[in-house]
Amino acid sequence: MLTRAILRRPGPDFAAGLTTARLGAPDPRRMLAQHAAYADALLTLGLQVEVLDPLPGFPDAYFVEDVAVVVPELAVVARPGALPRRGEAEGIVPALARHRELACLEHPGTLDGGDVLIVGHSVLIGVSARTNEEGADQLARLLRPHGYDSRKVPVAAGLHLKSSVSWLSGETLLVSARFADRPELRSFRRLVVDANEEDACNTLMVNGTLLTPAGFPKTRRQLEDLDVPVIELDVSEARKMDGGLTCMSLRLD
Ligand code: CIR
Repeated sequence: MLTRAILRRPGPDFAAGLTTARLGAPDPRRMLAQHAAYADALLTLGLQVEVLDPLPGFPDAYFVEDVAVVVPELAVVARPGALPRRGEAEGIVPALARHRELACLEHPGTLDGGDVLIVGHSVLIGVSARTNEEGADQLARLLRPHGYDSRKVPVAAGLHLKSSVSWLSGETLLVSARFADRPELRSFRRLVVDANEEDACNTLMVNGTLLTPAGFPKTRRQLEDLDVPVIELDVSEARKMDGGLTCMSLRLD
């Protein structure tokens, strides 16, 4: 059961963040409204929501998921793979230290939380343009004493592992076609999204309800077939910055 979410409000400079999306310039007012609706949805699902202030000089800092990996036993402060984002990690320390023992990833490891998918005690760690082998190994070593088994998954497409793979419920993952046959994921049941709806892969399970990005009707129907409540949220502006639903919060049990 998730009890708390840590978010950070997008700052006035958020449009200067990193992006490869060709979806146009994001709209600041819409961004803030969508971020507030996201916070409200988490609140409605029973979480205490802590919204941190923007971090001056770090336009991507509202994608808080990338700066830490949190399990009930500890929080691992990440070492973001993109240089302009590296300083964000330090900025999350005070908020996390109130709730968890902390461990930190170290040079030469790099890791973005968006590459880490935890299902029970199984940890899938994407090795991507942001997360290197050393970062993945460090995280695995920090989690192992607490009973977590990690597996590395090469991420050859998309920004992060969770851009293409999300946990839905039980042993079921939502995946893009490219990840459907990855040997590291074969022990899971895989629901494959339509090729035209790949951005819907970043769907978020919160206390029995699936939050999914608006605008992907085929995926929505697939999710509804699972017989769990589904809420669509408009994250058009975050998508313009290569982000999505999981990226904008750190969720704590
Ligand atoms: C970046 O390129 O780092 C940000 N503009 C987007 C980060 C999205 N985070 C995530 O998927 N966990």
